[in-house]
Amino acid sequence: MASSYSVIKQEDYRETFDAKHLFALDILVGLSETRKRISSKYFYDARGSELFTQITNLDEYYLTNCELEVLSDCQESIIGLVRNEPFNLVELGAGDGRKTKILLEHFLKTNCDFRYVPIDISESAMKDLVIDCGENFPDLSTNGLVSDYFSGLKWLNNRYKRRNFVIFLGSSIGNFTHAEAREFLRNVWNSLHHDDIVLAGFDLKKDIELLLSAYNDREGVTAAFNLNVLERINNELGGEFDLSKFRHFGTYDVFLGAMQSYLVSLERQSVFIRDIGRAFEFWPWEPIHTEYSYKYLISDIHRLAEETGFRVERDLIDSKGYFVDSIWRVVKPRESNGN
Ligand code: AVJ
Repeated sequence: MASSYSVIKQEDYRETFDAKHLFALDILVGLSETRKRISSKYFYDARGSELFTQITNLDEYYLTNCELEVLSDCQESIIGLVRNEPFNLVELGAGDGRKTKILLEHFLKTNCDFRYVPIDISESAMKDLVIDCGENFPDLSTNGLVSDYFSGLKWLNNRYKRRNFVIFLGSSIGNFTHAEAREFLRNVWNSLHHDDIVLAGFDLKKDIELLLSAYNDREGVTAAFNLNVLERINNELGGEFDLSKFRHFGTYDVFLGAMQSYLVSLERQSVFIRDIGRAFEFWPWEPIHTEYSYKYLISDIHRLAEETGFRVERDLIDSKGYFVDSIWRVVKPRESNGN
């Protein structure tokens, strides 16, 4: 008897779900754990993005002002790295674009030959950004990619043989654990060519009081930002969270070197979520972990660069020493140059 077998190509089961099902799945899994958790990537619906923009305008939230200072004061040294040849200015996750505008203005003023390539998975955010760029910078050629970061970078590299200058602003890397950050950066490395340049923002370790007030502002904007994720579950999954029965708690874990945000249940309660079809039980004072915001030493950053295949070119640090935009160059072994 002839025997045979078929190899069934393994599919990532997550890809067969749409965004809403993925959200529901992550909430189900996260709230079923003994240590309940919700990923900080779910903060950013329209309301969440608006609240984050408000956070960046708070006195206590020093990060944005420090990075604005770095980008304004260090334009010469940034431009010196890419001036000599045409390049793509690739931005991973563009946000409200306030910081990028500083770079765009300067690149345009100095007649650099470049095109702006923002990559973001949100089509609506991309639409707004492209329209905004058209209005503010009529001479700029913007080529927005609606995709995940790595597919976007790969697509770009097959299409144009140009140097890439990839920027990842605002300490978004801080939301990753160290293992996730390594994986993320190695994926970026895989999608780039030898000699391409990466500029990444990192929030530096500093006095703990400053960290605590940055993530526990007096006006309660950060609290509203954190609580909004429950509102999002209510709106998108038919959840029945009563936001007044939870409080924001932001604390610094000295062992991890990370700020962490929690939502703490103020009483014993049971919260039904329609689209998950079940209720979740909370003990009084039981936390849901919602965010990591890792803080770095310069030496941590250099190790991370080295471990993932980059050479550090320069660290651009603000005058207070709170924040760094670290500039790295992609180093590929000779035989794989141009891959
Ligand atoms: C957008 C990830 C840089 O971690 O500082 C602000 C988000 N969370 N306040 C950060 C945030 C609470 C922010 N990042």
